Amino acid sequence: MKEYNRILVTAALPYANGPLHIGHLAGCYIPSDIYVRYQRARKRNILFVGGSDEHGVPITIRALKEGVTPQQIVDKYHASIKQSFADLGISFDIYSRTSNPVHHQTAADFFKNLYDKGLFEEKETEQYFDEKANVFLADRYITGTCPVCGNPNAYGDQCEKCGSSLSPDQLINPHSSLSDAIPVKRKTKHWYFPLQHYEAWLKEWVLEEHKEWKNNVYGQCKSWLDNGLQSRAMTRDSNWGIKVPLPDAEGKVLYVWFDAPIGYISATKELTDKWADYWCKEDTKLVHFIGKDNIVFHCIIFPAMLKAHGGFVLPDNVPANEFLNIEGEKVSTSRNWAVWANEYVQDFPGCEDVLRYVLCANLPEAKDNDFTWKDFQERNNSELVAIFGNFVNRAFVLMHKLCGGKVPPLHNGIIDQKDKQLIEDIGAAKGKITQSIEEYRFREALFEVIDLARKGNKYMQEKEPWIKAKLVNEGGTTGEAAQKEIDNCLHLSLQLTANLAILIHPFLPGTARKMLHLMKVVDKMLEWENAGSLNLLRVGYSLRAPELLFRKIEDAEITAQVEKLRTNATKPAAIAEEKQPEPVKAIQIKPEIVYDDFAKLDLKVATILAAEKVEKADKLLKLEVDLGFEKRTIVSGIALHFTPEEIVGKQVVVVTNLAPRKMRGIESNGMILMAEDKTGKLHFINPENAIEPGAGVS
Ligand code: B3M
Ligand code: ZN
Repeated sequence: MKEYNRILVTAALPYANGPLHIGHLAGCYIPSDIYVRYQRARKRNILFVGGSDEHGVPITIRALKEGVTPQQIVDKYHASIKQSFADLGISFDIYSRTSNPVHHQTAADFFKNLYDKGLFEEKETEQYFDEKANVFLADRYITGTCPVCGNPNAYGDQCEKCGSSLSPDQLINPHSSLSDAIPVKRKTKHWYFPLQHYEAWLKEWVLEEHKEWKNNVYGQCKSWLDNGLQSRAMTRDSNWGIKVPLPDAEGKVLYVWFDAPIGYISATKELTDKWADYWCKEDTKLVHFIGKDNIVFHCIIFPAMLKAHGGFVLPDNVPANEFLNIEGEKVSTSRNWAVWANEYVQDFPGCEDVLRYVLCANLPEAKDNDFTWKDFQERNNSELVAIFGNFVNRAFVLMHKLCGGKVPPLHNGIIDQKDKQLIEDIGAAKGKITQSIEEYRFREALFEVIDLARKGNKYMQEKEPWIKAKLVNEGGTTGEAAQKEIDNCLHLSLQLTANLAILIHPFLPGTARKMLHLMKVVDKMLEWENAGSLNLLRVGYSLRAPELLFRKIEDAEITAQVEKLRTNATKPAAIAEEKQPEPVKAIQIKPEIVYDDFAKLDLKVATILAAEKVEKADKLLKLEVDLGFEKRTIVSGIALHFTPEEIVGKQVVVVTNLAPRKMRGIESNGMILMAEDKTGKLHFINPENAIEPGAGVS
């Protein structure tokens, strides 16, 4: 293990093109904030930087939709996002923005550094151009019909209906979303960063030296690296962004994914003169918290840029989360299928920690996960209220009732097995929680905190101080002995309460603060080294009257939220009517490739063993295919063309080395090849006579 003397934590810079929603929070802001608060409690030298990503197509698209300038968009949403982070206690040391001059300068200098070293390839290529609007079109600006599912509003880079990633060439009836013109190809010059030159180094650095990275992160990196890297354009034709710092670059800006990660460096510069310690000294631990769609940029492209520039540290870890769905459906900002942070804060004032709690308990750490309002209510009512809040409240109520409002003494002579067990549990919890947080398993860590409170409840239930109170009333030696037992129970329960405040603090800072108030102790108690101690509250110290930490959430509040979600959401993009006259497809031939490009494909014959419809996806079939050497699941968009029954037993050609992709929650491992005629009808491509599955196709 490397020794680190400082930690630099970054959380992805959200695009300032809309308000913050719970998908963002669960993706990286809740986990990064927990990590940082914990490290601060350990008194580690740590900085937490973030900011808004204000460049790129997402911003210009939004400006277009709202009919305002990109500047107005970023000003509005930067303020909104920043406010939501503050409201939910995301404790950045700086929350900056990429429109700041420091950032423009830093990013331009970075580009210039690579340029001066001769690292870029200058290439002229053909790109889509809108002749009416007189601009080059980013893939997102081109819309058309999805070739996989028929959604007429698919984008040139992706279909939001079926999730397929697309290129503009694949769209049926492509048109520009700026003017409705049919895009034409036109030559344009850009600067490409040859990622392939860093492939060998990246393979060594990621695949050999970072085997400890989370499976989802490591797996995605491996699949990118196994597929081979290519040059990637680091500039774009646009008038919104950071100008390319070269004389002959009119109308060219830096690619948003070139400038945005440099935003972490710029934000650190803005925060402190010592920024270079954090970015350039080897004993810095750099950790990037992100969502899974940002993995390639943080694990491959940005590290290659840093390496090319030289002098910077590389990330020690990139704990990316998968996606959080809502009520079983993918978050979609365009459909307004989201729970917005600013609305939550208004609808549930004083319940900021409840959202933090529910999101942390459901973090999509290993796979996509689901947020439902019902679960939100249940976790609040049966975990926060009934376990954590209940324990703390009981300890306070009973201490006032049975111990005169003061911390009672611990009588060592009568410590019994149950007391010992509780003492042991308090000691053990700290170690488990520490390890889980250090290893980025926040759900597990939170579970341990709640479990400790659960043990506290059980302890109290078994010790029954309220029953012993009756004996106290009888007086005499029996009464005295009973009081001692009560003292011990409440002494330990109160020390446990203090421990719970320390342990819950990274997760629920507002709750920890309320607990400090109740116990009349200062912030310093929350230092992590205090966890595990049984001397946090002085004997005889008088504590405040109990106040509830959490309130119950009623059914009506939940029904209202579910209704709001459903009424505000627009319907998914309509699917093209089946009977619609088929657009005549222009014959398109893709750009020339060399044999090596072709040889990367692994094509094999497979036999379809089983087929079934995918629930709630009228275009998709889930296939079980036999490849001879193994059986696989493949999800294919052919359900409108074939019934499951008619294709079982047929043979198909499968692309077997396509990276796995999830569709409707099912992992698809490969793609089957079909021929499509002019009318859009699909036909099998299979061997003339049935052959052994697994036969190679070349
Ligand atoms: N703005 C993408 C996103 O919000 C992008 C992250 C930048 S991190 C340097 O998913
Ligand atoms: Zn689609």
